[in-house]
Amino acid sequence: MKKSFFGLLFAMTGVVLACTCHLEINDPWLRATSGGMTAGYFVIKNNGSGTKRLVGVKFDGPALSNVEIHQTITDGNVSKMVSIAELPIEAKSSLEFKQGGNHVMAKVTGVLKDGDKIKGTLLFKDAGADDSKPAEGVDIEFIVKG
Ligand SMILES: [Cu+2]
Repeated sequence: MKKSFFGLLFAMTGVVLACTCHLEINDPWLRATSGGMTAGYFVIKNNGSGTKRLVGVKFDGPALSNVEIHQTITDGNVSKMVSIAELPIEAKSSLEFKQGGNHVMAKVTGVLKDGDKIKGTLLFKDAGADDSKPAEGVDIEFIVKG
C-alpha cells in the first residue's frame, strides 16, 4: 500500500528526492502566473532522529526573486500572510506547505506557465545548531501548475 502510494506520487510529479540528511521533499510546485508574485508548495518529510529547521529557499536563475517563507494566519474572517524566518520539522514527521497555509512566496520576472520547471534549493539546519554553521541544501525541481 505504502509502496503504491509513493509509486503514484512519483508518476504524478516525477520528483521525489532524498538526501543523506534524512529529509525527503515531495511534490514541489509553483503557481503559474504572468507576473507579480507566485507561491510555492511542497511536503517536507523528516525521516531522521532530530528536529530540522527550514531556514530558507533559493531558486536558480533570474525568474524568481525576493523569496520569503510565509505563514497564513486567520484572525476571525481575515487571513493574512506573515513572513517567518524558519520553520521546524520534528523527527519522524512531515510539514506540508499548502494553499491557505505555509507557502514560499517570490517575485516573478517574466511568465511562469503550466509545465515549466524551475530548480531550487531548500536550506536546512539542525535544531539547536550553531547559527554560524552553513545550512544544508536539498536540491529540488519545482513544476509550475495552473
Ligand atoms: Cu505569501
